[in-house]
Amino acid sequence: MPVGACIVADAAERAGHEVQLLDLMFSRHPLRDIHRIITTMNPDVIGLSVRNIDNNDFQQPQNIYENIQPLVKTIREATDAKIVCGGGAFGVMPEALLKYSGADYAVLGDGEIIFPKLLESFSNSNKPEKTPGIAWIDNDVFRFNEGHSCNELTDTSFPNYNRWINVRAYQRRMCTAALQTKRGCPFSCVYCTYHMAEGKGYRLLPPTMVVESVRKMIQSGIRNIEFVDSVFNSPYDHALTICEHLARSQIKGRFETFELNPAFVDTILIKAMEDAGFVGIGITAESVSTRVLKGLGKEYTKDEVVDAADAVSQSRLPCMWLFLMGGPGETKDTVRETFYFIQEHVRPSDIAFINIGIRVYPGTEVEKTAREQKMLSVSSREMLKPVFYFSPDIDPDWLVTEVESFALRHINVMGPHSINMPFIPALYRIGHLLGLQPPLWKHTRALKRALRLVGVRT
Ligand code: B12
Repeated sequence: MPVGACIVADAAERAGHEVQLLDLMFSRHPLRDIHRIITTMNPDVIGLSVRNIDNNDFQQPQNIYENIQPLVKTIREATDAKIVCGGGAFGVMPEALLKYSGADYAVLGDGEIIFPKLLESFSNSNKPEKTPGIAWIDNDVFRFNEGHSCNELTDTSFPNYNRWINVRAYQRRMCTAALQTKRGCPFSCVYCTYHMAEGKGYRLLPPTMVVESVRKMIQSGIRNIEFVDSVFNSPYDHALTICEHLARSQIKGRFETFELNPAFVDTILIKAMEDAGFVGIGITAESVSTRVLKGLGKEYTKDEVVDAADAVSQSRLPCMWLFLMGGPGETKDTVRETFYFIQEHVRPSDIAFINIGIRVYPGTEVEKTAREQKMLSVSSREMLKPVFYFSPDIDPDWLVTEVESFALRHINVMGPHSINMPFIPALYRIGHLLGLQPPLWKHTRALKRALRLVGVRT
């Protein structure tokens, strides 16, 4: 569910504006729908929420950003309204996307604070460029007003989903609704852009407020909630307290998060998560090789990943392990070391998902490494079209073959090709009709067996 767009729509309405949200997720004719809403509403400002630049998939890349140009063209043909963009994609590559899209402004950071201020500047004919947090292109030069700094999160981090989108349509596809318990990420993983979007310092939502948001979501008919913090279990005490509050509140939610750092996973937290109502977790270990972990800028060791696996094994919580292969330091031996960990430490009932190749974003450490190693020659502006980093000590084709054959040999392992299968959306709908509850991935083994029976190699 488009959490960012809903939060921003809420904020604009609270600030006194008349707001409509057109959710294109299920639209069959997006351009026609855009044209229709512009002619009926005649808006002064149009916001575009763009979440993904691409799908981060080395083997089957999709340039999702290419969808923006036809949208902007359709808008420009129908109206003179200002076009303001925001969302995860713009947080990562604002300059390239502003130039590519031809939009007027981009909001970088907390949209619920910055966007209403920008609207106010439009209303009062003030210079929009004076609004902190706004980026724009001036004579082909990227400009950014850096002044926005926000120290705290408020309960506005919980959007009124039912006000803006067709929640039932998402639920029919077994979607969870997103909720943040904090913003900011202090870690320094070499490939990551999270701190560009959210800042490095933590901004924590008080646990009582998290529980209140959850309660309101459940009252509005949303039970499957996913915590979408950059890392849910850091700071550890914050996560633990939230779980304890949720357990004490007797709220009957079904919670998930994919953003667990193995360094802060122990039996106490896992037990607290079970008691709180978690029904699925994801641990982003990325690797277990000390050499690769160091290359990725991780601050934990192989032993800590093994300890996390032991803690998970003592619970009944379904767990998906996420790995990223091909990064700095990766060799054939380190790949085998991670395979060995999966065989020995990931419970057969749990899932391991292995991604291949590191999507390089401008401004990251891995961009520097790739340039130093002469693997990257395009300018940072040309990196909308995905470029991937591979350790010079590994052959990408070898890695792809190894991961695919490992996934074929292990029923609980998925490679990147698994999530791109064209019938996956249909599986979600069938799952819903059968009365299954998210997460669907916990049924991966059964699904893989069924697919193999009908001849799909997976
Ligand atoms: C949690 C998360 C996930 C979860 C999502 C779970 C869920 N139920 O939603 C999981 C793990 C499943 C996931 C999957 C993927 N993700 Co992800 N994910 C994130 C993460 C950490 C947080 C996203 C989030 O919900 N934030 C909370 C909301 C409130 O923030 P927001 O959407 O950014 O909105 C704010 C602002 O952007 C702004 N805003 C938003 N819209 C608008 C509109 C206007 C008009 C304005 C003015 C402002 C504005 O205001 C909002 C409120 O402050 C971000 C990184 C990050 N820290 O942002 C990556 C991120 C969004 N993901 C990314 C990617 C690539 C993916 C995948 C493609 C990865 C993959 N290989 O499968 C998939 C795609 C999934 C999909 N269907 O879209 C990229 C997107 C950029 C890119 N490279 O394309 C990001 C930025 C991470 C990165 N690589 O840098 N992801």
